[in-house]
Amino acid sequence: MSSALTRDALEAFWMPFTANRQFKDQPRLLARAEGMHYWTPDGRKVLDGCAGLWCVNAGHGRKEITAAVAEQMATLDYAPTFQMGHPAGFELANRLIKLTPGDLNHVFFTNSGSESVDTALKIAIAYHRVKGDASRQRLIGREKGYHGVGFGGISVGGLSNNRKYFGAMLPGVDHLRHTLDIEHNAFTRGLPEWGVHLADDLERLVALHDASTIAAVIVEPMAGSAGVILPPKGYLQKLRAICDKHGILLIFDEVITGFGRLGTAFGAQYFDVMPDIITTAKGLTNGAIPMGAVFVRKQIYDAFMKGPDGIELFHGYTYSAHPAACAAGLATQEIYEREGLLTRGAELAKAWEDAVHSLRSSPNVIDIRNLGLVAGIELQSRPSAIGARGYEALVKCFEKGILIRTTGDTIALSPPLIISTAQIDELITRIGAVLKTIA
Ligand code: PXG
Repeated sequence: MSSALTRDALEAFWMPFTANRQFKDQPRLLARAEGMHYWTPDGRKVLDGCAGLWCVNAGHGRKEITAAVAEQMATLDYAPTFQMGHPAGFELANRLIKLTPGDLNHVFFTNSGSESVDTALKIAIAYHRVKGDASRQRLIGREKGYHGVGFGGISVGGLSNNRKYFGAMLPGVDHLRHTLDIEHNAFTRGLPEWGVHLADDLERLVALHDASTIAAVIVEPMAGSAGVILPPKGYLQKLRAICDKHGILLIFDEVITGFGRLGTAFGAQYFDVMPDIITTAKGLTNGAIPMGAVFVRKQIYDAFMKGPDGIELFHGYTYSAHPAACAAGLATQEIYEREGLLTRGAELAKAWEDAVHSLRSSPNVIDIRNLGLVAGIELQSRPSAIGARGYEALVKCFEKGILIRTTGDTIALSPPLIISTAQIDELITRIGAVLKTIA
């Protein structure tokens, strides 16, 4: 890749979730990657503190994935999964359900987290309908939730910037209160003790709308995009209990927490809470080929299969179970298993926690949150310039050879699960040095 991309050459690509004009003035280009690092076009090495975008869990440039995809493309480049099938789709589905808890043993393939979310919401509403309970159409999300950018996902999502430009969205959606409370929980290591009562908000919404109108509740077990927001101890258990009491499906959006991020295969296992549906993407294929998957419990799948003959679910994508994605998924899962990566986050969690909390006395740090191999470092926002300090941190870290993710003024860290303890120290030390330079 040329290191001399001209200003003109940068114009045509309307970049997502990016201050395009700012970026095009000061482009940050990544040209190559291997292991824990990226390299810029001019050869600068950059330590990856966020697994790309929470997805490259096995590290970059895994040759097994490349080889599997190449072989699959040479053998079967594309096959429809409408009325047809191909072996890799079934193989991957069978492999994945060995990782899921309980009877979450049917898989619907998508191409992204956003599609997984919209798929899950549609399944939830249709499930009640096929059971003769068609009045259950409402969906409950949560403030500060991120569920991708489809109309379903932004409707149940709770980030106002992602919603406000896009009209009325889905009708019949309501939101739980979020669980971020710096006043009570600042600098908690792991799950906060305070705030389990926030789950009672679901009872409030049930009282308002009546359970007979509610299809499902969707939450991220640990909210990533909004800046690493953790559930208080017992919160998810309580949500589960309230859902059970009222016949409401519980969907865990595990696009980030799936595939080892918390030191277990899924967040459901970390929290020991059994959802009815799990949405995934990202780490499923190590980010190498786009793919998502929705896992549903047996009773949900069975409810659809018991209907009259014909198509059970009028939903699917041209690229559902694309052969190249299945090959990448199978090779990725093989690596995770062989290298024990789905539980490596648990082994590293203590060292990670100690390292990130060492930034507590760095300038402008007002909270640090951590779980598994995730951390959020919240900086005080500048008066009337929310996000400016965070953006400066991102730019300066990149200049110092560190890739971090920022959302507003929160630094979010989620390195590949192959990170060494020496690299954890390097990452955190360099972030600490950068924070000292930011007024
Ligand atoms: N659900 C969750 C929980 C996510 O984190 C999506 C759905 C949507 O996935 P797709 O594949 O459609 O993007 C996500 C995506 C960030 C960041 O910086 C997070 C995501 C995407 C981009 C940036 O936190 N998460």
